[in-house]
Amino acid sequence: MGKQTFTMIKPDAFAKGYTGAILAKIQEAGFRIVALKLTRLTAEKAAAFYAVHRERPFYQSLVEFMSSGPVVAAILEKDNAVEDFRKLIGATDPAKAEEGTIRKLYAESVERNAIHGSDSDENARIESDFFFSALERV
Ligand code: DAT
Ligand code: MG
Repeated sequence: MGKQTFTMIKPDAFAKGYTGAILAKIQEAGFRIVALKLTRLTAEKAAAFYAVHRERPFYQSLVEFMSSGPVVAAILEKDNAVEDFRKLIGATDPAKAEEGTIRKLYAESVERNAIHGSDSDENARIESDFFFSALERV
């Protein structure tokens, strides 16, 4: 299992001021931050990031939401990073997420669900490279 995953605090959670609390929870769970930035996605960049979902009915709305405000992107390091981080964030729909998970605590809906986590080692690498150059990583 890979040692890194990629995450993004989404515009809903950033706008509500949850960035500090979410990063603290991530670090308390044993993840080390190896890259971090506050940035924005253009609609074109959001469309590319979520291209795998382009045929889904929610795609256009998702792209608009993800480009509606700042996001906080990070690369995280831990043994079994991808799987352990998916557990920490909880189910896609916060109504179905377990107690104590980041989405249960901070998300408002299945679309505005506070945080992204990569779903495979390969996607973790692709998504990390999408946001960060080599010099932006420690
Ligand atoms: P996850 O983010 O848990 O990996 P996903 O890859 O299936 O979930 O979907 C990507 C994002 O798309 C998800 O975080 C929020 C949005 N989304 C997924 N299913 C949705 C739905 N039924 N309605 C609206 N937005 C949805
Ligand atoms: Mg996904």
